[in-house]
Amino acid sequence: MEKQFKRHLVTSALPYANGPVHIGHLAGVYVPADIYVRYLRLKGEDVLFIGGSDEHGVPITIKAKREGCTPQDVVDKYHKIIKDSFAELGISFDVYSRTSSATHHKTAAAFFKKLYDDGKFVERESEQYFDVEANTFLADRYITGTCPKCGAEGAYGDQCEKCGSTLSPDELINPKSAISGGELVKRPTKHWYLPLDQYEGWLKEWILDGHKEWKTNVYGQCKSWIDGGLQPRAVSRDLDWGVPVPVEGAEGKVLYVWFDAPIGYISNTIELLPDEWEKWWKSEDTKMVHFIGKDNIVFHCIVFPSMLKAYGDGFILPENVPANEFLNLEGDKISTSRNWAVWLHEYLVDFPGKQDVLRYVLCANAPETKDNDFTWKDFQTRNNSELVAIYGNFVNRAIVLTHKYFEGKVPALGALADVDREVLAEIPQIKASLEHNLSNYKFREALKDAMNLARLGNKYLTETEPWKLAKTDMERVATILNISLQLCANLAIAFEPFLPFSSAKLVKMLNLEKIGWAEFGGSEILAAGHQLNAAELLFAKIEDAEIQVQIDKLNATKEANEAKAAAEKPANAPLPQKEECTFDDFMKMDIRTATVLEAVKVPKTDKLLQLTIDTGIDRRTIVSGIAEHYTPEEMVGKQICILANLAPRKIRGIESKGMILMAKDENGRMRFVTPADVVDNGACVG
Ligand code: B3M
Ligand code: ZN
Repeated sequence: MEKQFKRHLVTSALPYANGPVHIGHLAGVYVPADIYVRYLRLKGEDVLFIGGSDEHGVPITIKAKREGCTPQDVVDKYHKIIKDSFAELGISFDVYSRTSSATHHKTAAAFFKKLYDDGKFVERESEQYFDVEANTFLADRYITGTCPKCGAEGAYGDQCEKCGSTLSPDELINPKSAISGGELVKRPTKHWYLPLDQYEGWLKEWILDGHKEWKTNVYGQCKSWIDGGLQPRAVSRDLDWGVPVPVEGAEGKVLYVWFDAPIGYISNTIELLPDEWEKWWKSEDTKMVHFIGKDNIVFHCIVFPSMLKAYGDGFILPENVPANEFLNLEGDKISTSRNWAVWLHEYLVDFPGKQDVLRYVLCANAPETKDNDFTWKDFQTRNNSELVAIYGNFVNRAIVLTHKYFEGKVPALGALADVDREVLAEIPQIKASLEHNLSNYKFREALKDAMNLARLGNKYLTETEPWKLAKTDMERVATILNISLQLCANLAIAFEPFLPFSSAKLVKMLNLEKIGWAEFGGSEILAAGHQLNAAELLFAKIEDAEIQVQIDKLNATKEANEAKAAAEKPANAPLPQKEECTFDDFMKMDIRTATVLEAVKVPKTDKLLQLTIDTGIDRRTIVSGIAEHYTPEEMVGKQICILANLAPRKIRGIESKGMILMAKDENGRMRFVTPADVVDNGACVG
């Protein structure tokens, strides 16, 4: 028997306030979380939906430095953009606050202090990089150098953005300070660590034995972390932006952002319900669910629960953490630094009134079990052939026909035919499936269920053809339209969690007071004689031109990125590796040593030298474009390597048989390749 809960505490990851929110965040976290809470509310459950901005952490301080403003300026700007755009998309937080708030600082500091006083941390001194010039310890992000994995310049101390490798500052080649560009020294510094190793046994029991129902991607990540052995984690940093560590001797230290951010869920609950928050956080009757993206799993399943466990005092743990995978955009990873994203605040300007279209497409394509792709073409197709052609079309036909034949009044139900009974019987079945899928975080499937209800309506109208019957059998038309309108009312409920704006519109058209989950499944939601309002289109077609604007925008971004990459690339940057070749391919090439016997400039050219060479098997002529790099005198007597079996070519009337192997130096000058010691001419290279 599943445990029954009295209330639901739903959290969604606190987005970093160092940039706006994009479709990847929405599909992974906020749209599913909002669907879930709307469903629970419709069922009349007691729900709190907690959101907020994560305003600490190093990237925010870097952004501030780059833009010449304070970290507070950065978070003020993005907190507002994020908060407003969430509201406009209908993400129905009960509270959306921020971790720079006084309440949060107080709550997070007190949380730390209690763990500190209870002896839950271990103190450790370690050697950290220190920037002498800037007189500060450097967070991993502030250290840059050459990536040891791919050789890219400008890799960060925690990650190389080029190849995606996770790094530690010690692995970087030539680490430098990103603040001053200066050299680094190591200095000892003291930090507090949460000894996760001490929680390993408990975590095993709680997650690996106790939560086998968690999504496989979540359970799998937890298992590999736990099986890999947990290490103590530092919960403080040397930084001047964040919640100051509230103990003596901790000047210049703040709480690590991943320590304070999840406490933000608690702070924001306190801000909303200062007198009642404990009921939500400290009662076994509360079901807590964290909606997050896959990169946050370890923090929400291992670190934060260990913090809560260490704190004790009745704090509950999450019942589930339905983390999603990532959404890509047009086949490419979404990236803030490359501006490869669809930004919510821009979408809302470009597609006014089309919040539900985005919600629909992101839910239909949600990366629930694997990474998924968003494309503008798919966005258009889903709008035009699903929302418009199925859901919108059915509702429109039902309401327009009712106005046409019955002056907009719900006609009375007459005798039922088999087809009517079948349709009515299917509604509760769809409801059951929807409930099952929503309760199990299968939002894509749930959305399909809702759409199936609209499909059912369309099929019913197409089969019964009331517009034809209107000439002969008005009583039958009345029955069909009554049932169709009941279907519309059911649709308004079924779709509310997913498409709240359209449901509100439909509720208004149907002239209903309000709707609840309890009514869903019924065939008498609308009484005979009930007056409808005028029909409005629920959805409008999206034209190719509108989509093209978005595709052009992305293409422009791509071009700008390529131009930028080309401009940043030094002239002597190594070319990427060529396509793979086989051993046989290689063996086809006759590369051998040879000596230059004579060299003359080819008349009337700047670039060409005509060389006579001894290949060990013959004397031959090779014309080579090296006159700008070597004088004829420099070449004579030199041992070189040639590709001997290159098909002969005529260059300026001279037959050239073979090619000299050359390499470019850092100044772009060509240098011939020569054996380390003089060998016989004709020795094969390979
Ligand atoms: N700000 C990371 C992220 O946005 C982080 C989440 C905090 S949740 C407590 O991916
Ligand atoms: Zn790399």
